[in-house]
Amino acid sequence: MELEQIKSQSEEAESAALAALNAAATVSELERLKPEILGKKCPLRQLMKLLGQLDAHLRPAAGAIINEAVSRVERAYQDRLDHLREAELEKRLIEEKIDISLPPSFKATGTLHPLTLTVREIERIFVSMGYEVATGPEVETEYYNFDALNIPPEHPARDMHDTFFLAPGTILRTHTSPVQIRYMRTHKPPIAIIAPGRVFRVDDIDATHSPVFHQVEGLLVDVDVSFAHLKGTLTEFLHAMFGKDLATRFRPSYFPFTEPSAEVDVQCFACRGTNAECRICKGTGWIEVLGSGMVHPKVLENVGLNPKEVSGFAFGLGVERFAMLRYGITNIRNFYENDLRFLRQFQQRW
Ligand code: FA5
Repeated sequence: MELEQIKSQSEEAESAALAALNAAATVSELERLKPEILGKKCPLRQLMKLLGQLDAHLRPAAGAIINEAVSRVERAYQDRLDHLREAELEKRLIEEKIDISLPPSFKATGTLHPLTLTVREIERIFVSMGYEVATGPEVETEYYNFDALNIPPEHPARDMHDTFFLAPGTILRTHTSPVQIRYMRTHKPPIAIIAPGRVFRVDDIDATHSPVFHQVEGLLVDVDVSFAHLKGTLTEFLHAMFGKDLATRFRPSYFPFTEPSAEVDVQCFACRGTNAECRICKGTGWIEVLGSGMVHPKVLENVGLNPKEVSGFAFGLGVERFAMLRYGITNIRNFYENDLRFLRQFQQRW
């Protein structure tokens, strides 16, 4: 056996191994090849067995030839492995790429109801004037809803509040005025509150009336409160709410729990008094939006206050009427029908 023979067999086995590993197209194919081209029994290493047939002095050189060939195949194997791994990673990154420019799957987010928006605007204006927000129950006693407000059982004013009775003495409140009583019984003057909430009346539904609607009550009690305070506060509020170009007017009225009393009208937003047939104002040119007056001395006495020491004013406004004026809505039914085409016009979310 000659050294030349070993050398050529080694070159042959090496190029066969290199060809095989270069032909492997994937990492797993290459790894499957490994025992065949670099394992203990691979053709290259098998050549070591031939060393015994060489002269002893040629053996180290022959061993070195084979070992160097093995090292080259090992390096080539490692390079190919790195290359294939990188290529596969690249391919995966491209295939699994997330297109963040796609629109997200649709989730419906609600918007605030126009009545909520209106109550919040009313609250914002009064809170800016130093008022606090109070609440009371929707299921009320006849005492708080009527008697304590100076409306005794036989009083004709009870007829104007045709009422839903739940049990003897228990009703759905017909206005937010009982919150005045509840608040004055538990707080000492000075008092400045508004009380928003839902109220109920056996009223026939039409363009401006609903059997369930919302009011915001207002109450201010202190020393030396006069009608001028009432008029100034409500005028300021109405200007903040509607701007100064819709006219307002105070009209003498009657409520058993205020004396003197006034109802406040705002100029009709739809016709501004120019259409005798207008459905909104019924041709009057005005829309009634709230009742008000100086707190009746009897009401103050009913809650243990001395009318000679303190006085106050109160008002109660219809939220639906305010919202109709604010947004130019001509039918109160729109608020309760849950028609998304209507509700989507109010995009505010907070
Ligand atoms: C009252 O309810 C009194 N409690 C208001 C008040 C409070 C006066 C404090 C004095 C002092 P009235 O019944 O007028 O008053 O109702 C007040 C407002 O609620 C009306 O101006 C109107 O805007 C609204 N309103 C009344 N009935 C309905 C209804 N069926 N649907 C929608 N809004 C209504």
